[in-house]
Amino acid sequence: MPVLEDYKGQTPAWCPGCGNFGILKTFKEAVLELSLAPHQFIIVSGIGQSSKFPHYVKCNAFNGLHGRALPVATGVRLANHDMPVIAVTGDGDCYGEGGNHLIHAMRKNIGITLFVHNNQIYGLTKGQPSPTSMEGMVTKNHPFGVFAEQLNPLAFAIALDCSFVARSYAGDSGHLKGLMKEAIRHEGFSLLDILQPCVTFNKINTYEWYAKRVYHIEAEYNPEDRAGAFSRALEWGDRIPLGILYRNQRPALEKRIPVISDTPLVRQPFDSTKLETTLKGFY
Ligand SMILES: Cc1ncc(C[n+]2csc(CCOP(=O)(O)OP(=O)(O)O)c2C)c(N)n1
Ligand code: SF4
Repeated sequence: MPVLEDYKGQTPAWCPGCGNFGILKTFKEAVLELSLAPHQFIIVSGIGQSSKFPHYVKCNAFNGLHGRALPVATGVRLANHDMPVIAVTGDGDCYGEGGNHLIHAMRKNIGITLFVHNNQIYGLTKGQPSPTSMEGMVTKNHPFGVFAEQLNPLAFAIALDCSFVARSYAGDSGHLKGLMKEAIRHEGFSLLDILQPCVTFNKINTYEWYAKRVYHIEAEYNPEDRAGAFSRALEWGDRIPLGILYRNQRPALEKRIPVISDTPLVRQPFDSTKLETTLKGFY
């Protein structure tokens, strides 16, 4: 049985007060409660403050290029779908740089758990706006305010029929832990957007700002109702819903590929003569 200390990685280099600390601590508690020892799951990330996450957890890890966590996670999952594959990214990394990969991962419903640390800013590169920055937000390189419309990641995911769409908040550890566990347990692609205050570069969406607005979705809410989920996803302003907004039971990609559906690729015997015959077909 693992203990919390087993997941201890390097010492984080984040600013004091950063929302990432709450996410990191909660994540370790979640995997402990799921009885996932460090060798039993993998974290894949790209580049950013949030993408340093796998450095700070002792586990299998792959730290790749900016925006490219999902293609790597897809390869890992197709090779071994017995292992939970957790992609950790920032809003810039995933909704901006890697947006195209997100579309296709959700569409194919590959069994990846995606945690987006959504601080509505580019933290690592010192405060440029990201796709989720609010319109009008003034930054050093946008002195007249952000002109682009703010991306709504949850409505976008529901439009693509993503099989698990949820939001939580770094300042609400109990809620976050429950959703992290649900997202990891979900069979298909799961998106958990985590509101994460960046105390250094985002002076608008602060802990105080979120505390006045976030609320838990009622227990009687039906996440299977896609039209209802859309209207909840559009709530952003005075009230911001937290919880599972949308969920469906579409089978995961790896369960639909006959050659791997029963036995993960890593556990299949390797026959080099078959490889030679296959390659000859391309000569
Ligand atoms: C191809 C490429 N473009 C740009 C960069 C520079 N870059 C590094 S991190 C980053 C932004 C990260 O922001 P976000 O994903 O929101 O993560 P945060 O740091 O806020 O957690 C950028 C633009 C890069 N490393 N590679
Ligand atoms: S810059 Fe922002 S996101 Fe990065 S560590 Fe500091 S507070 Fe956190």
